[in-house]
Amino acid sequence: MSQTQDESTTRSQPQRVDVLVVGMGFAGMYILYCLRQRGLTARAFEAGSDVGGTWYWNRYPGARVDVDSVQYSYNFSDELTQEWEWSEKFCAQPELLRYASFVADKFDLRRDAKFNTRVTSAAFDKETNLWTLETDQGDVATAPYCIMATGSLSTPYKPPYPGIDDFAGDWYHTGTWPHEEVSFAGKRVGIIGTGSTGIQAIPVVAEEGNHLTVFQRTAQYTTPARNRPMSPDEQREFNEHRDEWIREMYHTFNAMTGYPLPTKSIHDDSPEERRDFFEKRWEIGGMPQAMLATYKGVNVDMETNTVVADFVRDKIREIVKDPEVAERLCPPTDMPIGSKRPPIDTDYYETFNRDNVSLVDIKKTPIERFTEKGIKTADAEYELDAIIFATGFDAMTGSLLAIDIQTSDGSSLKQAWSDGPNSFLGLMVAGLPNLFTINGPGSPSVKANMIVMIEHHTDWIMDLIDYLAANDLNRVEADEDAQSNWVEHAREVAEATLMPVADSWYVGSNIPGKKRVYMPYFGGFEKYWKLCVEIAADGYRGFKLSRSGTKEAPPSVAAE
Ligand code: N01
Repeated sequence: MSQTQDESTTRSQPQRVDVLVVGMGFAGMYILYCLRQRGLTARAFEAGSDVGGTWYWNRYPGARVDVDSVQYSYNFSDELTQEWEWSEKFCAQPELLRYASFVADKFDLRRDAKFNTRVTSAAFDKETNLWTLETDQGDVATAPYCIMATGSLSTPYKPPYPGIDDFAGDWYHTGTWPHEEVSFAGKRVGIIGTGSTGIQAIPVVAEEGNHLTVFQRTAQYTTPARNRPMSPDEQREFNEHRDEWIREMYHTFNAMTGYPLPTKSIHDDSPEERRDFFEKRWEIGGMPQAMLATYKGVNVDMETNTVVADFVRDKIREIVKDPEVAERLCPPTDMPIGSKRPPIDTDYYETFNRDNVSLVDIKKTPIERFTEKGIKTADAEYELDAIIFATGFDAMTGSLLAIDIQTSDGSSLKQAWSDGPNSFLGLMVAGLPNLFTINGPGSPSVKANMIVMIEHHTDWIMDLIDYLAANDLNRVEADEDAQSNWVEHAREVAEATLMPVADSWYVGSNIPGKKRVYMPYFGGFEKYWKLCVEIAADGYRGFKLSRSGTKEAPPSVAAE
């Protein structure tokens, strides 16, 4: 059974399905596909007006993927793989959104989703064994299982500068970019933020704007993407060997292939040899691994890290003609390269050689307020016609905590995470039965290829739902001890590295008041994947499985 959008029900008559899904980005779409394959009914809700998630919302100038497009593709359907061709090594947002739409059309996925609808609450009744979702459009839907496919970077963060309402010009957040075209031609534009987003947007906006003022709080390390068109031969070659590539991805740290692991230590090479090696990698460019995976130990050893970071700082000084601007663009020496999410760019540092671009260090002279004319810092007022916030997201936890998630015995996500996010494998939170998270905190998620993560998590959850049905069970919950052990393990793994050193969204420090915890699992995808297999083979060790609730039968799983 599946109901169309028009049949969506009202408060008085909740819609009952087997599985509820929140979000119709790349995760939500794959979940719907899998549920349908199993003959399970589903209802998905999505705040946007269509599919695509990240690529639906982030329409800012310059937005593009920074994992090779061929690897940033679904793997579940050979037919889909054969039918789709990417035009560039790192495709731009419009093409990624077309891909999402193509997939939704091909598998008729929109049929089970309601768009323009934000889920506001999720409540679990332990008696009936049902989750009930409510939305801002008055929908009520129930199911024994609920999967949160809400995205890791989907709650935009805009710093609450005073005076924003006084500003007479237009302002935009990159994460909620308008659908209609925005022209900056002839305008004085200001952009706040130099993370992955700012670094992509700045060179493109600079080409268009009359003058662009970049407000930088912390300089970032970025390395050349060397984006280029994809030839049909290249795509064909990849498709023909896709199975081998996928197998390889499962044996890597970040679920990506084609970037060899380092084999040497910095002490194996002379400074000149290191420089030659770095120069070659800089010329080749590509994913951040091109520079980060040059020498062993870059993530754990500050001496090695500094050698790589110093090369990037030297490059900045070589590229940027004004020495003062170059110094401002050099990341601080106590911030290891790779500890903030490493971006890749097209002509980022070169952009600061343009006459129409200026750089303001807002760590030195902080923004005090917005004014009618623009932005007032500690030492100047900048007159602007438009302001872009590239100030990031309340990552990994923001979109989950935005939903009031609770159970009939008084557990709630807010309470469970009051001292930082706890999750078993990033898949389930103790105290919240039958509720799954895709790429939750504690999964490798954002430290790996997100599409592979989405497929992995979804397949694992589907196997678990099958297992429950096959064993006449209907409830699963993460065990508190197993969860605590996992959280502790994830903390130890991260703390043995340089990763938690920098202030970043990985540790939540970009959000005032958020507890500082390194949220992703940094033990690598291969290790994580193998552990998930082992846990399942061991009858879902660390999860409490039961037959519960008096009124509900388990969902029946049709033959695949
Ligand atoms: O956000 P960010 P993002 N006052 O948090 C600054 C993914 N992504 O949207 O460094 C002044 O990284 C902040 O300064 P600081 C990717 O995973 C992927 O750029 O905190 N400034 C920083 O410069 C990425 O990591 C792709 O000192 C403030 C910037 O705003 C993630 O999304 C492309 C401020 C925010 O950087 C987020 O990237 C783009 C304040 N109060 C993004 N608050 C691709 O796949 C924040 N800032 C290609």
